[in-house]
Amino acid sequence: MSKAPETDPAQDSPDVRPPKRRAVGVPAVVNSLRVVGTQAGVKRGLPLLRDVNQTGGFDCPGCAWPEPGHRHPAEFCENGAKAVAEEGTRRRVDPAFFAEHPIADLADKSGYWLGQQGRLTEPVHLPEGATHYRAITWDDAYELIASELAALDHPDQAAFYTSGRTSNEAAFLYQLFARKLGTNNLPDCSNMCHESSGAALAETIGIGKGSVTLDDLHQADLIIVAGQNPGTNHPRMLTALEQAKRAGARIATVNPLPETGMRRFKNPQTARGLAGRGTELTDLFLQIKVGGDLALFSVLNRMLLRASATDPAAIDRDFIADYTNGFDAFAAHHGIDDPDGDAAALAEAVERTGLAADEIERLLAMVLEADRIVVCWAMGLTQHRHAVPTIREVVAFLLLRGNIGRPGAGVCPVRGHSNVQGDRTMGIWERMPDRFLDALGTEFDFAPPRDHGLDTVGTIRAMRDGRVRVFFAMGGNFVAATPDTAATEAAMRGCRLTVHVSTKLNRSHVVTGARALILPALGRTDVDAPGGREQFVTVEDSMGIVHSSRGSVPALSPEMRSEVAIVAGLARAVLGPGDPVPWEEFAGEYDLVRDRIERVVPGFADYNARARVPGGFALPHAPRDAREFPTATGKANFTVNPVTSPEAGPGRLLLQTLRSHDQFNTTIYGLDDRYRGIHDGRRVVLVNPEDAAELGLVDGAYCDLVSEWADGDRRAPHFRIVHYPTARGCAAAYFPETNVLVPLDSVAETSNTPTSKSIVVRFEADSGGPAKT
Ligand SMILES: Nc1nc2c(c(=O)[nH]1)N[C@H]1C(S)=C(S)[C@@H](COP(=O)(O)OP(=O)(O)OC[C@H]3O[C@@H](n4cnc5c(=O)[nH]c(N)nc54)[C@H](O)[C@@H]3O)O[C@H]1N2
Ligand SMILES: Nc1nc2c(c(=O)[nH]1)N[C@H]1C(S)=C(S)[C@@H](COP(=O)(O)OP(=O)(O)OC[C@H]3O[C@@H](n4cnc5c(=O)[nH]c(N)nc54)[C@H](O)[C@@H]3O)O[C@H]1N2
Ligand SMILES: [Mo]
Repeated sequence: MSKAPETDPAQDSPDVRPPKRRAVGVPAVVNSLRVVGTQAGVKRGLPLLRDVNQTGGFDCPGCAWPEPGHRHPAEFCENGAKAVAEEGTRRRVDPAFFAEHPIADLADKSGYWLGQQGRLTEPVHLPEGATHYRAITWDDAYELIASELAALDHPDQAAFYTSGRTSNEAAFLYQLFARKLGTNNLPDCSNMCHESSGAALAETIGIGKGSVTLDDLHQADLIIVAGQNPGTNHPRMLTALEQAKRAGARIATVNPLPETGMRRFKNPQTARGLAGRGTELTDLFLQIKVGGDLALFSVLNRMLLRASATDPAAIDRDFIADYTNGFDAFAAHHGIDDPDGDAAALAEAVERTGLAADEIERLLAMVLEADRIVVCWAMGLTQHRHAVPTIREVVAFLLLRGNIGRPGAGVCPVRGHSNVQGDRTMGIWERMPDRFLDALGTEFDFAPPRDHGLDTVGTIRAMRDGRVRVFFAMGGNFVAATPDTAATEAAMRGCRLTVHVSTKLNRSHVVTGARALILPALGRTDVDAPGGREQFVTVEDSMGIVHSSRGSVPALSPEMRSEVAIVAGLARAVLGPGDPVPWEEFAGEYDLVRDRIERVVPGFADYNARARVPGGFALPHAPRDAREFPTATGKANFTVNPVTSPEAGPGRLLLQTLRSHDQFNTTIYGLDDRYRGIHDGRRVVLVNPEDAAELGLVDGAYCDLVSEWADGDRRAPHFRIVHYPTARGCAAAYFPETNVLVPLDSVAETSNTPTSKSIVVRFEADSGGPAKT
């Protein structure tokens, strides 16, 4: 069991009030200004708030939601302000800090405490057997990494992780460096996030990205938001939903929790929003059981097919004939000619979703009335064992009525990290296709490795088994974000060397290999001017728009380097003076990197010019732009997905692990989850009062959560029970605290994503605060 809890049990005494009925409004604005003021002060805070998400400013380091063409002077949200404040802080973690705090002490601190200490300002090194990190020069740090890499039997004994904030330019150089070294071991946060979306979309429509723009959302007749909590995680999406509603759209929300953001939205950018009652967003709320979405979309598809027997307009036969493949098998699977099976199919769906039959029928009626449909989703769909079939079935649902590749319709997987999609476009993937590797090899005159590399779960297993000896992270917080905390921490400790390029202190810096390095990086908000020449970077949002980002505030220390410069320096030290790639030139002038990207990655023609156009440019997307589907069959593919859903068994609940309103993944901003009414604590488990009554779980009492897996039980101690209106049979608790419960081997089929949204748990007597164990 992990000794250090992510939050301090001493501080963690949750106070529970009723959930909020409205999202955003005045409290969000007040909260935004307060956090920025406290962390960054007025002098740094004002430029930060002025420039976030503005043309010529920097891209918010929070989520990947796109910016509208016409920008409001305050184009950010409460949680964007927290992300900006967290990064723009004046507080610093320097070598004096490390001299004061032995690593053993830091390993006992909560993740919240670590993050609050400030920005990392200088490179530090933890020598083998040492008790403290100490200062090291950049050159010595690079040499140390070079010597550990040189000592490996094969480059595949190293892994190069990426979190999703890294810019296009840095990501492109980083993957080039790893591949020149000789490995495709490029695990990333996407492996834990939208990998299931990428896998399902690539197979069915030929490209692993969403097919809609903001305009499409504004023009839709029906928007289904499934498995997503935009009020907290993509607050600016509420503005788009509000605009769609005003234009006549209806919204169906599919979620085990009645999330406040999807109920009533008070837009802080308008007077009406601030003063009035706000806009009712959701027309139909389907409170689905965790993991029930495949059953829901499956029965919906069956009903559409059956309806088409009497009403030919129920499905778009012309689209199906012209653009799709596999329809007959799909229709047969769903019993298009089998009226006798209708009742049984509906009964099965009711059982697996926990919804009433008439709720499903109401959704069907809304679908039949809608000419243009968009489905949005996030982690509620992607982090299940059957996530890939679920998303394939969502695509089939859209294909049935021709809802891909025309205005107001399409797939909208809403991405997480601000540049996670761009990192993939740049080649951060352990399985990049040959056409990318061919182009990369031609451009830089080398032979990239072809064997697939390790993803996140694969990397943990390889570290555990001694097959990976050097772990390098470009951002992120690997040990806290990944599943099975105890197993992952042991794996990390087994490495020869662990290196983190980071902005803020986190748990992964204190659970280390034999030796460790922390390399301080500039973030989005920092001015980046190598050799006195200011540079900008580019990022890609959730809708495939590439645009520039330029920092606003001076870096806290001259020792902080851009990620581009860090990769370039490292590559030179590791690959040697004879390596022909002009790493030094790249580090001084990012236009030169973009010139190379343009020649390797399709869609980036005239990159440097178009990156300078306000608002940036859209990458091509064949299904969206031309109804062309670059799949194996050359058409959009219907797939057959047998219905399944997770089952907890008697005395157990299905636990989903999710985000509070006061966190960005493993970065904890504070201990409140305002909309859900949870204050001053995070170790809470939300259970339906009827389930609680059956299981003897008293509101306000404490319990241990125990997950069950073939290799044994895992325990997360000391959670306050909160009676909460979640779907029956389900429970919810925050990550990263609950990652101890997610078994490493519990992963999604095909995408290998940890099943963070469906963990079978039982409840046991409280064994006390985790710090005491
Ligand atoms: N402020 C803030 N913004 C963020 C982040 C953050 O931590 N903080 N993280 C960023 C990242 S990396 C990501 S990936 C996104 C994540 O954005 P979300 O996916 O919205 O994040 P989660 O908190 O994991 O919420 C999952 C939602 O799915 C629901 N859900 C859970 N299981 C199921 C299910 O089986 N079916 C259905 N239909 N719903 C289900 C939950 O109740 C919850 O509403 O947000 C990004 N933006
Ligand atoms: N149980 C459970 N686990 C989950 C999830 C879940 O829903 N449930 N969600 C998963 C998802 S969707 C994701 S995306 C992953 C996230 O996994 P990660 O991306 O690995 O985690 P983060 O918490 O986003 O990383 C935060 C750290 O990144 C560093 N950082 C921030 N900005 C920068 C920067 O600009 N440059 C550099 N170099 N470093 C920076 C800081 O040091 C900070 O401490 O977690 C996954 N884990
Ligand atoms: Mo994510």
